[in-house]
Amino acid sequence: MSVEQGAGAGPRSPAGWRQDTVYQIYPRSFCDSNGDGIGDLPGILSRLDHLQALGVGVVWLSPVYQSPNDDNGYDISDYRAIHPEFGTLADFDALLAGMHQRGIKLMMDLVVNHTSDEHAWFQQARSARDNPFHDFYIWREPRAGQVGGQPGAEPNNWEAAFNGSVWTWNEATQEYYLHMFSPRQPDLNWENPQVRAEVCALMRFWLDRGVDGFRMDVINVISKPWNADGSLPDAPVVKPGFLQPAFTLATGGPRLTEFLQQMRREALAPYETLTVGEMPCVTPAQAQTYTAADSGALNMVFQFEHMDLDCQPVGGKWALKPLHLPDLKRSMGRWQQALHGRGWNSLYLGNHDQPRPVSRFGDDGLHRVRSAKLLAMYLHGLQGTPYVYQGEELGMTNLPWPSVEACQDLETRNWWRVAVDEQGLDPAVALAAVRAKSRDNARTPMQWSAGPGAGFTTGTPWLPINANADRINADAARADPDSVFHLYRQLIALRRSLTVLVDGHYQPLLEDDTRLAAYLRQTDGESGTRLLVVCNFSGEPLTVRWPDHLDAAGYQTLVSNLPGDVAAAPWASEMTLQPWEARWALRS
Ligand code: TEU
Ligand code: CA
Repeated sequence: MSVEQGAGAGPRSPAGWRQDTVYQIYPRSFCDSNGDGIGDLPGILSRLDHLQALGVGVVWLSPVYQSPNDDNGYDISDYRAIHPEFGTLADFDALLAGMHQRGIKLMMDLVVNHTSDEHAWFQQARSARDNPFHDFYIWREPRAGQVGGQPGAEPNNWEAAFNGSVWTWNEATQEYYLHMFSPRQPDLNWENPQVRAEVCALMRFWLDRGVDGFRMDVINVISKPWNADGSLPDAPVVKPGFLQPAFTLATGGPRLTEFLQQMRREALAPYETLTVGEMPCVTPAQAQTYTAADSGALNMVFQFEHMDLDCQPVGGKWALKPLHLPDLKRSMGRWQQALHGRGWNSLYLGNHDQPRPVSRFGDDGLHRVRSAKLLAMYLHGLQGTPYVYQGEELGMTNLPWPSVEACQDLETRNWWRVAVDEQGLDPAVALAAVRAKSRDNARTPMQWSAGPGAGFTTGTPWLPINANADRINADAARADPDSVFHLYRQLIALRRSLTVLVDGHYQPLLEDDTRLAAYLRQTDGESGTRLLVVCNFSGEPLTVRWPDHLDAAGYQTLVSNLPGDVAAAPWASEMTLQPWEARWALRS
């Protein structure tokens, strides 16, 4: 371990950051100020009062940089420019000032595992082997004895996240380049010290402009598991026709900690920052290392375990499987216990890559409001930093996609082409998977009002607006004291005032129950505050039988997802919960 990784090398962060809730904005879909159907920076500025009313302390802004939009901004062609669709640098500065005036911090999205193929570095790199930028990317020869560009000649067998091989042939240099995502997202070569210096420099560019930190895109894949001879291992076959996903092999590479520490030292250290690393396949032990308060490089990571519970072991996210509630409870509980006192969790059920939580884990029909609140109460009672994805605070739902043509997401469209057009999957089965899992579910425009364009745009929106915008919208939610919005407001405020939410340790209850989730948060010592959370994850009334040691009759309801007087909800060793009822209770 180097000196830099020793004690005292952890992040320096704004006071009280552990009490803050983060709100994620997907700028394309948040608010359009000029009628072109695409959300933009002035649009966000015009809606800051909504965020202030909600009470969030931090915004994570998905990418707003120059990009050809192969992956909606996760393919950056200029890290120091704002995409004209979103506005100008002056608009950006105005937005940042508006946030800071309201006491809201801004985390930028840092997408540096890869660039766009239109980035000047890649344009140079691909032109000739002796170009000074060639080594900014990852180039390899065809497999021995094979002809480059022919099927099977790829340097190894890894499959890209958006289908096809991770290798694409480059005629000009007669080599393959590596891309973990689409061919238009070539991976940067982090082994090259110049690449690392450039990344640190662009981070400082934004920090000097006043941003408060970064959400780091797939940051645990930047160090590749190279063999001594510079090759990458092949993925094993897990089932005939199915390879082990490349991400399980490529994440947490040998130099990752070193690279993260370099970013902390050479970019973050002089500033007070907040950072979250997006880390598919990360384990609790790895997360401890990356987020330890005294030595970790980051404040927190996004883990993915709970996002993989409602699909089959083979076939990826599209191979649907109903959620088995004990799996969710065990997974979340494992992370709670592993990071308590040793690191820091981030808490999320949705983001711009995931379907809407109320449609996925709740009941988006009859019990939409109640189950959306229940999911919030389950998540926000845990230890860590809660993330709210735009529209989640309204209980926005998935869209019943009429066909795949209505979707724009390249992941969805590529998968359909391979699964249905090439491999013959039944289109009805595939459409059900798209409706359940397509990333576009999260990307339909934010529903501000019942008016035309849902208050999102006066023009034609880039992605369809959900027909339920007439009922589910911010205006309606703010006017209704029993809305999902006001419950989120309450939970976000409680995180600032109730220390047990921040510090308390976690103890699971009713672990094997398939419909009830419950846990206790408690600060140290016998007299410590106790917060009890219970959630009925079903559409039936259920009787809860508490273990004797809990002394359930001593609790009093603090938050409820049912309308009316919370004090009326009685506590006893045996009690009944209504369909999708959830309660937070304190020990008096
Ligand atoms: O996502 C990383 C990632 O692991 C995705 O493959 C994710 O699991 C998938 O979208 C789920 O369907 C990040 C960004 O959040 C995503 O929007 C980008 O497309 C991706 O990186 C490439 O930058
Ligand atoms: Ca616009």
